[in-house]
Amino acid sequence: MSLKRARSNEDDNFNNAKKSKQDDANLQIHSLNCRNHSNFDKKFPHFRQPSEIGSFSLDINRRFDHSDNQLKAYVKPPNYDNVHFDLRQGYSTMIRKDESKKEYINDILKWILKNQAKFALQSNRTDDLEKTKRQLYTDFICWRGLLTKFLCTPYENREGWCVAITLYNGTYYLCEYDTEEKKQHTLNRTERDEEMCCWGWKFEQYLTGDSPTSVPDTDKPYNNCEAFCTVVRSRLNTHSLVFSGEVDAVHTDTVQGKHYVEFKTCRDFTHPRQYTSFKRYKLIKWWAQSFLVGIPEIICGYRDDDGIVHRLQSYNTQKLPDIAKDIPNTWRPNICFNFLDQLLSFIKSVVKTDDSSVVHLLEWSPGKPVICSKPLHDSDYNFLPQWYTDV
Ligand code: 0WD
Ligand code: CA
Repeated sequence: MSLKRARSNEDDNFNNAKKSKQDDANLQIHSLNCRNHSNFDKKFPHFRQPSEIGSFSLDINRRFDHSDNQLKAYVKPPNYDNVHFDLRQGYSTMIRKDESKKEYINDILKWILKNQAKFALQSNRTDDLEKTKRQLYTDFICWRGLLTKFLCTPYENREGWCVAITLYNGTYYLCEYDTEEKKQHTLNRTERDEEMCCWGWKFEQYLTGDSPTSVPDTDKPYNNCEAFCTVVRSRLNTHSLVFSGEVDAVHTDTVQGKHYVEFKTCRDFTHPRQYTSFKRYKLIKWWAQSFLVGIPEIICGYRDDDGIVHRLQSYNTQKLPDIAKDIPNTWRPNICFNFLDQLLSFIKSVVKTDDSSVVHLLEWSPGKPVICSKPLHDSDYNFLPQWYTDV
């Protein structure tokens, strides 16, 4: 984007943060302000209902499997107020994903290569087929988890993010990298932190089976390697998006019909203050994550400090903003989505070089604007693999 345009438009929220003495366009760092919520306080933008265009699984070795093998069925407990799940059971035999192996967006790319026909433009043009074969006619490709972070940014005051962007064949590929703070935080985790991180996966085991009427087998070792991921297509104003997210289970519900569900665990409240902070910090994340892929139901297991879940509660994703409405300065969905819309426009305005070996780093930390680096050529942040770009 030219400086002239940014300055001529009052409504435009893009600034030029730094400008080199030489006025070299390549050295400019662009920024997007996210503190002033009035920039995003417009009506909820058009967000097309996400539709599933495919899915895949990751097996126990985290290998890509083009099937729904890992999709689990929700086994509904008869009484939500009377459950007893010990989340600490089986921790010593848990099979852990190798966290040192970065996965980038490789599994999404593998899925794309196997589903190129789903991206073909509906047109009767037969010319130039070779040229357009590799076009996805999609603006953005990423993990759902990244969009969740983007949506929550206007209200986040603890964790920043760092994202590498590559524009390739007209599509912006986004890949998240750990921030320095995140790396430090991971290094400083205590043994108890490590164990508590795994409670969510044990919880999933208590509620799932091969069919809705199976008895969950909670004696077998659990793991955080296997996963079922849905791939959805959506559109936010002018931005077309294809993204993938992990789905915990499918609920075959006699009343509401078949739908995906998301499992969460949460420490039970012992003080009203905790309920307020749950509404402010947790519900926004739960809402953003499930809303993005159209998951209508979230099942929360309330636990104590010893990892015992005593009760379950089902939440309707769409209603979470209402539950959080009564706290002072609450979060609002329109702010989140207008921010995301402007952030995606910002990316399009600064990332112009269409080249698989070029990345721009988009970084944000709380209280600061989003900044986008100059283009980096063949840097450590390159993430589009040759097996993807060479075909
Ligand atoms: O390496 C990492 N730090 C990340 C890995 C960050 C984000 C995602 N991932 C991987 C996941 O392992 C999974 O294969 O990407 C895929 C899921 O992508 P997503 O759906 O976009 O991720 P997100 O919405 O952040 O998380 C969904 C679920 C989590 O559920 P909860 O209820 O905790 O939000 O994906 C799982 C987890 O069950 N998950 C992970 N599983 C293993 N290792 C991890 C992880 N590091 N992060 C999320
Ligand atoms: Ca979950």
